Amino acid sequence: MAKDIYRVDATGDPTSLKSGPIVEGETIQPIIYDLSPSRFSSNYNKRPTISTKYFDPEPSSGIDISTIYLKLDNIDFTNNATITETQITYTPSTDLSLGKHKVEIGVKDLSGKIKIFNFYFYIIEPLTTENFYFGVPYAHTSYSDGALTPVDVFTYVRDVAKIDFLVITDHSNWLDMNEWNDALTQANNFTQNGVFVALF
Ligand SMILES: [Ca+2]
Repeated sequence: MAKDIYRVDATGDPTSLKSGPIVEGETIQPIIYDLSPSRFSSNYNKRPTISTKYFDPEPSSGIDISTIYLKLDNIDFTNNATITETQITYTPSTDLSLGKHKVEIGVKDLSGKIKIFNFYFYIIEPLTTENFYFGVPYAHTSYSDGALTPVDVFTYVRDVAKIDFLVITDHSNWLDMNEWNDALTQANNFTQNGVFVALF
């Protein structure tokens, strides 16, 4: 059973200890969660609030908040962040560029176990023109438990049904490599910019 022991310095002097018990057998890193912006999300706001929460799961020595850091695109912004016992928050003071951005968060617990976590988000421009498109996001062919081959299906929906897109979603474990490669090839061949999108 775990019992509390207390941190002392190399001389054994307990007066220099950091607050908080070290739990015997403490082997679990802190958990970083509740990411903002969401992983791989696309964001119009060029100064999005970046934040995560964290805690040290049981058996817990507690979070050492003096160790928390936040990097955005490999630059350390910890000094510009707001840090609490449970959360770090940072809002960029200048616009971020369009494209992909990387966040790195690191935090140790009081027993020294470190958790480093990376995630990505994107900044995108809002669409200036929007359209309605019609299509089918789910269809099976004879390559699994549906009817007709991918060529037949793509041809029909493009030329007869005249929809804008079709996604073939056959059960992948039913396909052999020839069928898999053929369906991918047909999807590429049938996709025509501005006319029809074929996905597999
Ligand atoms: Ca821990």
